[in-house]
Amino acid sequence: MAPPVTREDISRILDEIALLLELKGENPFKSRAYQNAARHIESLDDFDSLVAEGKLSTVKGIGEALTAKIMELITTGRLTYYENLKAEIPPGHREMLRIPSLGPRKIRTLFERLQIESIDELENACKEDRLINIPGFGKKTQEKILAGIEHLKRYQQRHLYADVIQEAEMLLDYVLKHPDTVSANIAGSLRRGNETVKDIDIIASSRQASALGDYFAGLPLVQSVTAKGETKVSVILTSGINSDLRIVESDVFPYALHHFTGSREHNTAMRGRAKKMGLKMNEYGLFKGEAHIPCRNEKEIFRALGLQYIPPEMRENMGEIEAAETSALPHLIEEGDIRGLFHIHTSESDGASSLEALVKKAKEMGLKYIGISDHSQAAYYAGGLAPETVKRQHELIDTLNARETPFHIFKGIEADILPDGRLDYDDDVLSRFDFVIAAVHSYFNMPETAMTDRIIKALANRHTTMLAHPTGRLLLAREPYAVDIRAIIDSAAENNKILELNALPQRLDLDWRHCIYAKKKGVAIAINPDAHHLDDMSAIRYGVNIARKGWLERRDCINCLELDKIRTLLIRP
Ligand code: DGT
Ligand code: CA
Repeated sequence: MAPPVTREDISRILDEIALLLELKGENPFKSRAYQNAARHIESLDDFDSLVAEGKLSTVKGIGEALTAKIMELITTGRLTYYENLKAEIPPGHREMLRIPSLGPRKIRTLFERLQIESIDELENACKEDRLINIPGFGKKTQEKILAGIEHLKRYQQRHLYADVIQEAEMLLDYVLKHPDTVSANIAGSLRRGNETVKDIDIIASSRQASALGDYFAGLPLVQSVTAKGETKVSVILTSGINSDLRIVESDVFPYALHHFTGSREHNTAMRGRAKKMGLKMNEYGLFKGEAHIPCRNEKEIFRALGLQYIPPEMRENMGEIEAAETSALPHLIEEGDIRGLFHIHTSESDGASSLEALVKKAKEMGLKYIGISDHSQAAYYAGGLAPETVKRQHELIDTLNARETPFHIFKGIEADILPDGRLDYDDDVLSRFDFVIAAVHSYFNMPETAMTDRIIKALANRHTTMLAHPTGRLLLAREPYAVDIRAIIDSAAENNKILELNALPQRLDLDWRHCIYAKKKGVAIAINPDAHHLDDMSAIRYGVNIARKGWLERRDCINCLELDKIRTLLIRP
């Protein structure tokens, strides 16, 4: 069966061709034409009917030659031109594009001058100073490239969850559509909802393993096949992400799914439990001596071990097995439990949208309230608000609140925590807000005790409602600042302050491991979008995901409260 090719596949492949052409050193106009066509195809409302009626070539920027290629893709699931191009370009060149500061032209030059075909060769060449005399390069560029390689090597093995999940779901969709597939699911760290993942693991059971394997290897998202056996196919996707498909017999599927969902630590603990019960557990089944204990799904596996069903997010051996044993697992929060969102920026500071647009979006999402928090005055780089602007914004909020009731806008601010722990306005201004989010945005390099004292001082401030992104980390880019996070959580508990779980995919801060501790200490969490764009508000699901990994329930998250409850909570004595 030819893999079905979607419009997204086509536009992605055209973009990929454009890149490969540039790497090949072809005329830039040719490459541009493919890029433009990719954009055209994305924006065509009637793409499917144009294809069906054979009128695609009449669209400006597509033409006869491109139409023939697109039709080849649609009818056969492959494009010979693209396959040949991929075979012509060293795979290392495609990979080198991931180094910041290195574009196709430079990669081409490095190949022509120094025959460099891979990142390792490039690293060596930099270390031997071989780039400095090449026109268009020089010592500075060489240093930049080397730093880029180091960064890539440190983080290249992993991707942000949000950058992978859509593609994983597309792959799963493809696998599920194959006529021989019986069951299939995403497994591994992605199914556990981890903040970063190494690869996409998919488990499937099939009536005919080899047909499914061939089909997977030939999917339009696949750049190259790295291993192919009867039961496992490993590929690299055009996005650079690796994916493994494991194909098992139908009756083995639940055990394989559980095993390859992991985590390793959870699996080890589960096997230990099985052993204590006189059973043996592995990816092929659950056994008592030679006898197989039949389970139709994961739920039945857990039941056979005397356990409640443990949601994948919790399978990290953080006490979930003990809790499941006594039916004490939390009832994890769901996206639908969210009633409102705090930590939203408007165009008064560095947000992209007006207050009105944000309200409209929130209402479309079914929310009952939002809390606006632009930056405070010290954040001049982010358009921090002067006290007069705050006053003007509050007047606008009053007007909108009168008009939009029962929807409600809370007046807030993301106030910088100054190096000495004070907040970035005087008491008079601070007392005008319904809520204050205290945040570290400067002096990240303080020693741990000083940073911890600084934040604890801000938490003790009577104006502070919650603490933003408690460790300041940027996943795969910037380490957290040095801070004693447990001391921060203890202090939040003592001062009855809320901690943010920042939902931006690159932050997801508070870390889920610390959410578990915060919950134990009775600290309330706010899952905040830290929205600068309307789309960031929908990205709240990434925060909910991490909240689930952190064992949080609806009652642990203040933005699951109904409007009257949250209003009472925010009215300060
Ligand atoms: P990742 O890929 O680093 O983001 O994290 P995972 O958890 O997806 O790890 P991965 O892809 O190496 O393996 C998927 C799951 O399969 C893992 O969570 C547990 C299971 N697994 C794989 N290899 C082993 C193994 O050697 N021992 C045990 N106990 N489990 C394994
Ligand atoms: Ca994995």
